[in-house]
Formats: sequence, structure tokens, C-alpha cells
Amino acid sequence: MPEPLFLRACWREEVERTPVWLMRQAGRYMRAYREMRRRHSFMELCKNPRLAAEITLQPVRAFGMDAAIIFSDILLIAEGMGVRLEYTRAGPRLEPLRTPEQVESLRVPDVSTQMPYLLEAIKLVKQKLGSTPLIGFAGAPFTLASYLIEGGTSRSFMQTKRLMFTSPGTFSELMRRLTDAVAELLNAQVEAGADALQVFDSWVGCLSPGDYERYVLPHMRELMSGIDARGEVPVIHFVNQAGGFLESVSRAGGDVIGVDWRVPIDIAWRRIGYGFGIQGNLDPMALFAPEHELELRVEEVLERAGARPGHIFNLGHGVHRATPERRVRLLVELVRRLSSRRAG
Ligand code: 1CP
Repeated sequence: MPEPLFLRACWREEVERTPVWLMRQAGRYMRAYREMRRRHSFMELCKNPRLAAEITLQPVRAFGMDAAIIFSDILLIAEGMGVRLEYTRAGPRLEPLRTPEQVESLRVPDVSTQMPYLLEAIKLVKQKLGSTPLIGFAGAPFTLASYLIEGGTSRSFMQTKRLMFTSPGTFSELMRRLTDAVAELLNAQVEAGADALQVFDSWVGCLSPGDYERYVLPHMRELMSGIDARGEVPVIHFVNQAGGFLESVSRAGGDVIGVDWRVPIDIAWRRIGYGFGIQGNLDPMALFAPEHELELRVEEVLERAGARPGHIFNLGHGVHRATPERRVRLLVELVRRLSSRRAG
């Protein structure tokens, strides 16, 4: 059987059309998910391998995505490290962590004993998925550090930057521990059967280029070199709002760089270099535009990515919870139709 389209594109091989999947494709915009969510908390869904596997498969069955992403969350690793985590109506809540002692108390989790549900879910999905590749994932150390330090979601990242600027040693010890933990988590997912990996650095765009280089880049390089299957399992390195320092992001590594819509994808690709694949980058809100407008925007992304192999179509960030499912279906159809016409 030929290697799936998505994996071939990750390795920058020729493909007959552009593969497509969407960040946060499994979840709240789908009615099937919301129905399960009425009966179970989010945490219950993540920790029940049978249900997590089912949710993972929902968008693949409904829309024919070219890749599945395991249903889980970037913050679950915090529990494995010894930090209390809960999901409230207002979003995730964690015990804020700011002192050197708190940082010293963080453990590198043993994924097989502390997150067995995740590995079990991956195995179940692989049994049912057929040839569609499965993406395992983790939050990048900086994005995770921001949740740990702030104790939840933030707009200003004030506490995170305060710690970074006033106690760089403590901040960098936190990043070191998170880097080791994330490497463990990614390696365990590959062992369990993940065919590709994505690292989400969702909030790194709050940093200046200089601070990225100084406080994040060395840890990201360490993380990438800690992935045992590098070269065999492609790694997608997603950054949000990092248009000010894409060159540094590419120095951190990964096989594919994922970018948001605030930078034109052709320019992003030229800046990171054609030795990487590129993923993105439709504005998630384009799914709320009239059909012909959506089509123009899909066409534009495909046009800018050009005929060069190595483009994976995606949104520039997660699909919004209010998105109608039929627009997601339409988007997938448009990418298939417009990209095969271009190839032919
Ligand atoms: O109420 C609910 O049902 C829970 C909502 C929810 C869901 C469906 C959360 C809480 N997480 C998830 C699933 C999830 N999270 C997935 C698997 C689904 C898929 O991708 O198809 C993935 C990959 C994530 C990753 C994630 N979680 C990120 C990185 C991606 C991104 O959007 O930038 C981040 C930042 C989180 C934190 C998080 N977890 C949940 C929420 C609501 C949030 C964001 C809160 C915030 O804005 O800070």
C-alpha cells in the first residue's frame, strides 16, 4: 500500500493533492462530541480510552480528514508532573507555580503509569483507523510554562514574563523539566503507535524575537533532539503569532513548521527555508464567510503554497467551537477539489 498522503507531504514527497486536517478537529463544534459531553466531564472523556478513541475518529469518519489527532489535552501532563489541574466553565485551572521550590517539586512523568489512558486510546484508535495516520501531540515547553505560572489562561502573560525577567534561573529550570517531560510524552505516544507528532507552541507569539532566542530556542532544540523517532516519525512544530521570528523557530527544528494566518504562507516558507514542510494557514474565521469567499481564500492558500511538495493544508489555529459542521465538510471538499485540479 502506498504511504498515506499526509505522511508523504510531511516528508516533502510528491503528492497528487494537498492533504488536509484541522487543529482541534475533534471536539466542541461537532454535535456528536457535545452529546457525549452532556454525559461526561471533559476530563472523563480524556481518561476513558474507549470514549477518547471514539471522539478521535468522529471527524475522520464525518469529513474524511487525511489525518486523525488523538483526543487529549496539552495540560494533562501537568497532573503527571504533580500539579493539580481542573477544567472549569471559565477554562483550565492549575495550581500556580512561581517559586524555585515549586519548580524543584515537578517530576518528569512516567507516561505509562501516569497517563496510561492516553496510550490505551492511541492503541484503540490505531486498531480502528485503517490507513489514516494518527497524530500524537504535546504542548511546547513555553506554552505549558505559561499555563503553570499563570495558573490558567492569560492575555498579558505578566506572571510568566515577570518570572522570566526576574528569576531567569528558575524559569529556565522550569523549561528544562518541561522539556524532559514533553520528550517522554512524545516518545511514549510513538511507542503506542502514533504515526506523526505535533508540538503546539500556541502562546510563544507573546515574546519578542530576542526573548524567544534566549529563553525558548535552546529548550526547543533540546526537545527536538530528544525525540527518539526523529527522521522516522515526522514532527510538526506549530507556532502561533510568531511571524516576528520564524527564522529562529526553524532553527529550533521539526520536519514541518505550522504557521498562523497572520503571515502569508509563501513568505513564511521562504523564511524558514524549503528544507521544511509547511502547514497552514487559513484564518479559522474564514469558515464563517460566504461560500464563494471561503473558496477564494482556500484557493489563495493553495496558490501561495504553490506546486512545491511539502504543504499540509490546515487552519492557522484551532477550529472555533461555533463553526457549523457543514462548513468544515465544505472546506475539506474544496481543498481536495482545488488542489487536485492544480496538480493535474
Ligand atoms: O469543554 C470541553 O469540552 C473541553 C474543551 C477542550 C477540548 C475539546 C479542551 C480544554 N481541550 C480539548 C481538546 C484538545 N486540546 C485537543 C484534541 C482535539 C483536537 O485537536 O482535535 C488538542 C490538540 C488540544 C490542544 C490544546 N489545549 C492547546 C493547543 C492548541 C491550541 O488551540 O492552541 C491548548 C492551548 C489547550 C489548552 C486548553 N484546553 C482546553 C481549553 C478550552 C484550552 C484553551 C484555553 C485557553 O484559551 O487558554
